[in-house]
Amino acid sequence: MKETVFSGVKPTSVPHIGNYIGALQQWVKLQQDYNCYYCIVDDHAITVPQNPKQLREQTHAIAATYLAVGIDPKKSVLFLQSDVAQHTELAWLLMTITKMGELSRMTQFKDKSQKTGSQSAGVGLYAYPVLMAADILLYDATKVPVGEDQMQHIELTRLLARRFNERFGQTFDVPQPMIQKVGARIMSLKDPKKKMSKSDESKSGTLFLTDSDDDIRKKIMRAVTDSTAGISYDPENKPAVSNLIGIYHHMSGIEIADIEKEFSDKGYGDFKSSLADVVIHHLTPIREKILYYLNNKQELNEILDQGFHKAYPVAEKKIRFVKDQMGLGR
Ligand code: ATP
Ligand code: LTN
Repeated sequence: MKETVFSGVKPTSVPHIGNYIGALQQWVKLQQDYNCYYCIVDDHAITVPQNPKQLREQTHAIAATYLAVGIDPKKSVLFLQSDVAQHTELAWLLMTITKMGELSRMTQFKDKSQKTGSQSAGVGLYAYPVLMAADILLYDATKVPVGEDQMQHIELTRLLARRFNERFGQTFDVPQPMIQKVGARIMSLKDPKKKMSKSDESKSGTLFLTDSDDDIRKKIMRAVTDSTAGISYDPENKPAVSNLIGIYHHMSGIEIADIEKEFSDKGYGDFKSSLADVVIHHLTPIREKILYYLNNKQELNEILDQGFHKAYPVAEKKIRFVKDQMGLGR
């Protein structure tokens, strides 16, 4: 019996190279050995305000990206979260065993509520990690491939699974995160202290998978570097260049030590120009496939339909069991 993997991306914009390296690239490899559920988590996207028309476009963009990077709908279940209402139903059930203090500690909530202040932040944004726990536990997933920023949410999922099992009897498997060593956290090209993010207001620090070759080259050539010269991997002291080396490694498959050797006597200009070549070479076919699917929405929607038909019965069976364990129903 294969173990189950679950992961998701929010349709808050077109995905960027951080999503690709930190998450999607890993997902593709996992399809061989695991039973994989890859979800477009639109219920999560609405925890911050979204324009309805844009949200639907972004949902298609994420679905197109999943397919373009190599997620195979014959091997994996590729589906839309809001199609399967059991996600939000289980989130409610889990909320009844979640403590306010546990959610107040979440750093993503602290970051995202900074703009408005916590008193004005939405309850959905606050409760969001419980919905994420529901996503994972609904399919008995044991492995969750994510970037490092999601570690705290996975810890909460583990805690809730254990707490539920203690109160109501064995119901959930306790999942484990899968985080890779390099690239788990790709930083902004403009500020190596900030993670690259879809919702960053400055678009010049984020390499989107649909950026043109020209944009990619411009953004890389203008990326900030460190105050000391030299191309070496040292995230502590040279965060900007180390971030670029990490991207180079994931785009080319070349080991970090070999990249350092190749550029040991070269300057930032040469290195960045070569990095732009490598990124463009890797991303061009992906961008073309994304655009193909965006121009063939019917094909895209049929694939999401097939995913729904595979995910729904699993989710429905699990939620019945969970409700039964809690004494809900007649
Ligand atoms: P938003 O800016 O809307 O919060 P995001 O860019 O952080 O979005 P998500 O949809 O939250 O992207 O994340 C999708 C996946 O990509 C998650 O597994 C997350 O851990 C990973 N990820 C996001 N940003 C990075 C990054 N900068 N480096 C590595 N992985 C990342
Ligand atoms: N919270 C995640 C996205 C997400 C997810 C999930 C990831 C929602 N549900 C379940 C893994 C498993 C994020 O912000 N990146």
